[in-house]
Amino acid sequence: MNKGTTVSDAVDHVPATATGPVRRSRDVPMLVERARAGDPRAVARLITLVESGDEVLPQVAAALAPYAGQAQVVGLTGSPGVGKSTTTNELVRALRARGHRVGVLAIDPSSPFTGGAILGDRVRMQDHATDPGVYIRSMSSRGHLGGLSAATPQAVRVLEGAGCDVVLVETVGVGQAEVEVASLADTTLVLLAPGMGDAIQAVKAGILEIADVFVVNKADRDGADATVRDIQGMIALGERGPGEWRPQVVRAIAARGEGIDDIAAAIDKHRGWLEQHDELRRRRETRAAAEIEAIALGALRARIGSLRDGTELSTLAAKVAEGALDPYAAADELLAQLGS
Ligand SMILES: Nc1nc2c(ncn2[C@@H]2O[C@H](COP(=O)(O)OP(=O)(O)OP(=O)(O)O)[C@@H](O)[C@H]2O)c(=O)[nH]1
Ligand SMILES: [Mg+2]
Repeated sequence: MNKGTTVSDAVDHVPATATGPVRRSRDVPMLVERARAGDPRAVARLITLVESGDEVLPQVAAALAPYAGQAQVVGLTGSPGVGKSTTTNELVRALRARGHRVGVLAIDPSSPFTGGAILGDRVRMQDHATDPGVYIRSMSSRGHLGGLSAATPQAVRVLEGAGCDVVLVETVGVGQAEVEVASLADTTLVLLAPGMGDAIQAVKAGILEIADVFVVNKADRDGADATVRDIQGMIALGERGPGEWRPQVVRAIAARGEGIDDIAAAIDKHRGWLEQHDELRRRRETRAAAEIEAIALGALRARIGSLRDGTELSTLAAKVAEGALDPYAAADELLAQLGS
């Protein structure tokens, strides 16, 4: 699938004619007003503006700032195919049954080549495609200055503005960047499956540190007990002060909707702990700090890029290459030029 047309655009449930002007609009106040009123096309359009790093992005951010922090953000991460989308789909069902408005962001951190996988996600969450209380959106980081670490919280804010009580963020947990995105959530679920060597992978990828809840999915398969034991063993090894959160381990068979209530209960329990220990505020401040940093670094990178196109960097590079200047002094000069 072409990235220019996102899957959510294709599967929206409002007739195109009803909200035609929204599609290509950059009228931020209008879009925000419509999103506030629950127009899914305005929500989709705002997320597209965020995702593509559109020039009106600062305006979008300013308009959405007041709605920050209104939703509970739950991250789901884990190896490809472990059952994240299936679990997300079932969690949406459970949250809808409680009367919550729900947003889902399926983050595709990798290449432009995973359109098929995104479509797969979308198909597995198809159950909710016609529910006006659910927004489902796939995102990539094309074009965004600060990459996904900046785009994701902004997209979350769009969904908060649209009145979502809960936002579920699905990322494939394969690399550090994805781990960072997952750790932007209030509560992070790490999904594992029996027999995938996942427990060891989790340690390697630094996933163990970010997990608030482990879900051993595909518990219908052999080896689920061993996986639960491995994870519990690893949790037991971790040092924890008094009052610190001890990650929960939950079994599930998402494909049959089994264990979903247990996952929801573990999320609730963690939420209670966050509130009790003022951790919610701390995590959100950490998230905001990462966001500011990503935006600032992205802006710096863009300015360095423009220097590279000019003569400054080439002049410095020539000096360093012939030994007339050391690279640290050259970098200092480059930074000084950025400041001016
Ligand atoms: N046996 C079994 N299969 C499951 C279970 N949950 C999900 N699956 C299947 O596993 C496959 C992958 O599920 P997804 O939910 O797409 O997994 P994912 O982690 O979102 O995959 P990516 O987004 O591609 O990383 C699908 O064929 C599901 O039907 C389960 O509990 N047991
Ligand atoms: Mg998926």
